[in-house]
Amino acid sequence: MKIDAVELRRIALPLVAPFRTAFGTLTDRDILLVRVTADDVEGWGECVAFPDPGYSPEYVAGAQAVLREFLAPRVLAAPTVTAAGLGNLLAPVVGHPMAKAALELAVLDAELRTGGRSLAEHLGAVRTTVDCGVSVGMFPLDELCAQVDAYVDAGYHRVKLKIEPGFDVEPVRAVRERHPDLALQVDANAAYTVGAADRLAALDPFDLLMIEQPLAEDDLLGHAELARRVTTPICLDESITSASVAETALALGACRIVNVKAGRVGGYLEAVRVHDVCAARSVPVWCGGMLETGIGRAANVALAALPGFTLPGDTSASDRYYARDVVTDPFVLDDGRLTVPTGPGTGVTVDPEVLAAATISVETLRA
Ligand code: NPQ
Ligand code: MG
Repeated sequence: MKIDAVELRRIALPLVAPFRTAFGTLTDRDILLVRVTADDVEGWGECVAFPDPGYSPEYVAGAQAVLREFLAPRVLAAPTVTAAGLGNLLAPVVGHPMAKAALELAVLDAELRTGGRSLAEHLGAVRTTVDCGVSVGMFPLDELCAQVDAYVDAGYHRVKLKIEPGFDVEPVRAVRERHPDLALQVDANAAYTVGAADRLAALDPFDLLMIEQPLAEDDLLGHAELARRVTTPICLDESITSASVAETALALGACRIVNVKAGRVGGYLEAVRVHDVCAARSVPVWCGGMLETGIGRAANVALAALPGFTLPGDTSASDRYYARDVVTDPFVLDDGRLTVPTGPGTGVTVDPEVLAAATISVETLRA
């Protein structure tokens, strides 16, 4: 496929409710969409970076800059581009996995639309629907409990609470008392040190599915030590930056569960390789979320349909985040599950009117 143009489009979508984490509160999602055109097809990708480099080194304007200056030019200069060959084509640019993943998804989408194949089928999906969880931001306890109640009523099969030092045992106890049988887990987004092992062990009696990313991204040995001092399984998110790192983390005993996010590992093809590393060792994985629109959500749901994704993901319904998604058919929860798209590529169609209304800027790059 010869790529004729790469379009970088910034959109702003209001969130239905503020999402508060240790890194701050998001009220609107500032999103970079990538559209490639080749012959008579187009392909769409979505960059998961947040506006500030507080959660990850990448941020929206930085991702846009590296796409404009370094990634898109390599793709536009190539006589022919395949999604499978993109990793090598972009390897001279070090890092920037979220920017690369967005471009890869656009190329994959275009390629698969040409061939009439779905992304799910291409990645190796074995399910037609996926089991969904929901991630709840940090709120005062009464508000947090009300939100959890509403998500349980809506049918979510698993709830994830965000924790940090000073906000951990109390919210977990409050939610567990109201929902004794709920599949419940927590995500610390690297907010603890291994010195807090006793505090984290105090979560053990609440029968959590896992503690996600308690320690710093680069502290694999700390996670291995912590794993020996708590009984709740440790899951890694931020630490797992590639399939190779996943192998290392598992070899060290740093985690028993892996959160897979395509943006964090440079694309959906590497995400499949993370899945494969884990599946080979019977380590369960689940699909993370970054408050995606229907474009990234569709790809996540396709990924979550692979055999090793045996735990509910942060693949929530579109209406958990957006009143009006940019795709014509938003993802709707059905008995706690989302349907895996079967149409060509990601299988979703961008709504031109919603897109136009949300657009802040567009730049088109050509060879
Ligand atoms: C995670 N995702 O698993 C994240 C990260 C995340 C769905 O919990 C503002 C700043 C909002 C940082 C939302 C979910 C954020 C943020 C989510 C990080 O770690
Ligand atoms: Mg996480």
